[in-house]
Amino acid sequence: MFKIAFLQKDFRFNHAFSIMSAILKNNGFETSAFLLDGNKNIVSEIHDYRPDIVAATIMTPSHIKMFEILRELKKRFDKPVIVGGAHTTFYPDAVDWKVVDAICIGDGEYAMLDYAKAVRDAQQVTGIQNLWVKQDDRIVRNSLRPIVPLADLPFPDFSLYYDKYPQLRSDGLKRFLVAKGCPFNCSFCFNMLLKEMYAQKGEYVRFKHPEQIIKEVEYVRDNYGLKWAQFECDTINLNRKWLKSFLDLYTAKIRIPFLCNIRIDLMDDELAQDMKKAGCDRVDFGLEHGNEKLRREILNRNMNNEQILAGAKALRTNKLRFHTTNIIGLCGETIENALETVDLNRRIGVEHASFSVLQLFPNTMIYKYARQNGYLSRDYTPLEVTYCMSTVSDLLAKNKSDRSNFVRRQSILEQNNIDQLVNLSFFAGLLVKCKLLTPVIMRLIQGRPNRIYLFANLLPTWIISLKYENRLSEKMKIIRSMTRVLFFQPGFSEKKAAGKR
Ligand code: B12
Ligand code: SF4
Repeated sequence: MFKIAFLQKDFRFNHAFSIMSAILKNNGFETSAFLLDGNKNIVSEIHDYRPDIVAATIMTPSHIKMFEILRELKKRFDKPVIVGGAHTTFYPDAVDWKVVDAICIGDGEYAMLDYAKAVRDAQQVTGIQNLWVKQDDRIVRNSLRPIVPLADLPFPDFSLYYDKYPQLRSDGLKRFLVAKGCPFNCSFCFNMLLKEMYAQKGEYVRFKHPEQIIKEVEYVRDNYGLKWAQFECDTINLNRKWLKSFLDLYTAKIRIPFLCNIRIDLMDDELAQDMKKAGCDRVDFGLEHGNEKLRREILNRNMNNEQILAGAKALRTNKLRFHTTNIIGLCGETIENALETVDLNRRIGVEHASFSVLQLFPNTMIYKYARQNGYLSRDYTPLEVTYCMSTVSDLLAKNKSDRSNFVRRQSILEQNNIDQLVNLSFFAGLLVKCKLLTPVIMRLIQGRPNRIYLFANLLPTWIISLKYENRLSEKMKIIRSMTRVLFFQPGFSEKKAAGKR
């Protein structure tokens, strides 16, 4: 059978590949997923699978590592390589065409099918919509096809991950895609660019039918086990009517605890009550910044502190746990401003607040703002802006180059206090939980990152994971990670976060 190897970085269920796999299998192809995190033999494993096509999904922060793997693969065997995801969609010119034969811009479900069919049947691959294809020395750039409504997509192939990876199967938390697209325009997000790209191409913000999601949940519950359902989309409470009908159905048929992302300014007591009744255990939302002016003017998020406090009160009243995501390192931000974010998180009674350093990805609105207002004295390439905080497995990787993302956690912003702001991002989550630490942390952030920074940064996440993880083996893993960071983490303490500034 004609075989497709799906390659991804993160050790988790990937919605894009689960849908593509279903479409490909329905058309007579065989598929298998290969996950990079924690797998040193990935190149050999893909090679042994003997795929006819390698299809990879890539995000900008991990593109260097992913292209490295693809380069290795190309050296071993010369099969067509197609790459898609946020990186190729937003930075098609930053692709290494020596190792790639085609890239996907935007949605890829049916572009992947057309490509696989064309390769299998030895047909022309150059005219496929959504693909840019290498032909001799030139790149053929095709237009975008219309948006496919989520209701028209097939049932995802859950077996792609849960039959192959026991660790994903035994995890009580399983992920379900409920919607795509977002109507807001936050300055740091790629959503706005995608929306522009898809103008006149169909309904950009689209939800699945509630019945469709219920069927998926039932299938996964009955075949693989389910303790928590994670409903993935940018904002589940965008369309109140849709959410009500989904919650009613979920309450009647499933009622397994679930987690989801919300916009806090669209939350109220009635909705929180309905969500709790349906089994909602926790919601996550972007608080992003505690200073209203910076939140509105720099991040382009139009909500005030009162709305955040009111939304959080509705969550607390209904005993819904909540986590927030926050950003430090904004243009013009002072340490006092950053502490306002810590303070607002404390006031709303968050269970866990995570803090990232603002990454100025080229082409985003915030990048343009920074460039025009003297915060960046030159233009940057996507390759230079890959200093994001990575996953825990990156931070704890034995291999030095795999850890490099974290060691270089920094900002390209040209601003006097940027080092202190970046340093504060390591401690902010802990500070939300323990105000008494403020004087110590204010002194620590004047120094250089060391293993204490890393430990303090991960501690709140570890505590939550230990609290909610039932598997003894996973608990032991967390404890081993804690010990390793505190006592053995190599290659971190001596370095100043290496900079290009
Ligand atoms: C879930 C998610 C994650 C998950 C898992 C990601 C994954 N690969 O599944 C986790 C938590 C790991 C994650 C981490 C991060 N994420 Co994220 N994430 C998302 C999110 C919310 C949804 C992705 C999703 O599942 N969509 C649904 C599926 C069906 O669609 P899709 O992934 O877009 O895929 C479609 C196309 O891209 C294309 N396609 C994708 N892959 C392929 C492959 C082939 C071969 C083909 C042909 C087509 C194709 O076809 C798919 C179907 O139409 C998006 C935002 C969004 N709304 O898209 C951000 C997003 C992708 N993440 C983003 C960022 C910045 C991050 C982090 C840096 C955050 C951080 N500070 O830590 C890290 C980076 C980690 C890394 N590996 O490099 C940015 C990407 C920016 C960029 N230029 O890469 C996005 C776009 C958010 C944003 N709006 O700015 N993320
Ligand atoms: S609400 Fe979330 S997904 Fe929507 S634009 Fe803002 S950051 Fe992006």
